[in-house]
Amino acid sequence: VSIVASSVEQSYIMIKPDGVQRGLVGEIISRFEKKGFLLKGLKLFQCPKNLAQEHYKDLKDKPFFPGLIEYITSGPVVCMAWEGVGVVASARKLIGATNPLQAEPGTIRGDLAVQTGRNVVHGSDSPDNGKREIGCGLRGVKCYLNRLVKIWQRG
Ligand code: RTP
Repeated sequence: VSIVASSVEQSYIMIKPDGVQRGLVGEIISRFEKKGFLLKGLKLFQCPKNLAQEHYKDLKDKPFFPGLIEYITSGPVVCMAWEGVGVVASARKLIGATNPLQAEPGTIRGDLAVQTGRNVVHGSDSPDNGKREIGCGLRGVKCYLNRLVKIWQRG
């Protein structure tokens, strides 16, 4: 990953269900904090299937897509917006390669995971996708909560 950013950006970082279940939330947040990025938003969220499909829509023709949707919706995720100069590419470096066995030691996946299908964290791959995913993720969270509140109000 080459880092040629000079402007403030936002990246959507999501701790996947395995990261939450394994108790890695603090560890992962800590790495972004120590690097010096700014946490702008955070929600614990059970992702509905349609939002997971929207988030990963670029991968919808891949053979692993159904398994990916099942995994991402299998338990709560932590949705976060992180801000800083060059945060998108830098976060990808901190996270490491998609296949954790190929991720360098010192990266999140290199230190904490072994399987591509259980790679504990997601990070936006471009500033535009950062915007799109934060819009989709956080707006999705809001819509979802509004829906729940309505259901509770109806009793
Ligand atoms: P992410 O979007 O989660 O940050 O991952 P990425 O850019 O490093 O990788 P991408 O190619 O966008 O794939 C998204 C997620 O799909 C799952 N995957 N499974 N079984 C497989 O061969 C396979 N390939 C990808 C992973 O959870 C990956 O992070």
